[in-house]
Amino acid sequence: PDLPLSSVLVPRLEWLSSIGSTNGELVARAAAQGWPDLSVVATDDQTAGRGRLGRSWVAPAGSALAVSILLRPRLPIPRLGWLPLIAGLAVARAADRFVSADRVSVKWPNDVLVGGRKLSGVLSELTTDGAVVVGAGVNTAATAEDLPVPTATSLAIEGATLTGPDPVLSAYLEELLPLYRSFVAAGGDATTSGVRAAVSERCATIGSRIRLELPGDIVVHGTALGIDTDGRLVVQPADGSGLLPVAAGDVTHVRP
Ligand code: BT5
Repeated sequence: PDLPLSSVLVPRLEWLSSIGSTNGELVARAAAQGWPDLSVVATDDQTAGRGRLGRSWVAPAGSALAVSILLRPRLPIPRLGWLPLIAGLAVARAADRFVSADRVSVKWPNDVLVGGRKLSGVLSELTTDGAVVVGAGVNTAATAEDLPVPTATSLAIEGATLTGPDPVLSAYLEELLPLYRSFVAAGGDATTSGVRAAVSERCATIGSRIRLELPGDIVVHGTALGIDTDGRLVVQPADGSGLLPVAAGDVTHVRP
């Protein structure tokens, strides 16, 4: 489709009618063709979407937006942990424009929820030339039958009237770019850039009792206290052991 809103926002934007994975495509092309910071690849027909930890993101053609953005922030590697969190916040803020904002929240590290159900997920990957590709899947026009799991939702299910992918894509980029720029301008300092406060305020995980599943099938129960300078979730385990900074894992919010 025409993407007049989105095209003016970034130096390079490629809309693909169909692709296996926008992340995969951008990882391959960015390194091979030297694409600049803030290049975007997007589609609404992603046939082999990747999730985290080897899982998949599944959405029938036309039901979801898949958007990947190439970032070359020239920051110390540990600080890059903030990039998917920034992307998740940008998706949440974009979703605010389409559904009632008080229903939109973020679950660390990468889920955007509406009314507690998953609207979006984010996956960040490194390229061979040291850039970061941050991909977001957002369920847009999906009906309940389109969605692979009953815990998912879409903008349409939540009552949004959508005219196509361009307004959703441009809303996401409009929210992402200022967050990213202030984070980079602050040298990757999430605190002074205001990114940490903005993400924390939006993150339903912080202050919650959680069940945390770490890679390797390790389960920890505890309370999420906050997010550290590298974007890690800081957890106070319920067994009284020391604070645990968590870089990767799956969180379930537990009702007290
Ligand atoms: C994610 O992984 O949520 C990251 C998804 C990232 C997708 C984007 S699309 C653009 C870019 N290109 C790619 O190839 N990927 C990125 P994770 O936290 O591991 O969650 C995966 C789990 O979410 C699955 O195991 C399902 O349970 C669930 N899921 C899959 N498809 C979904 C959907 N359309 N809506 C909601 N939940 C879904």
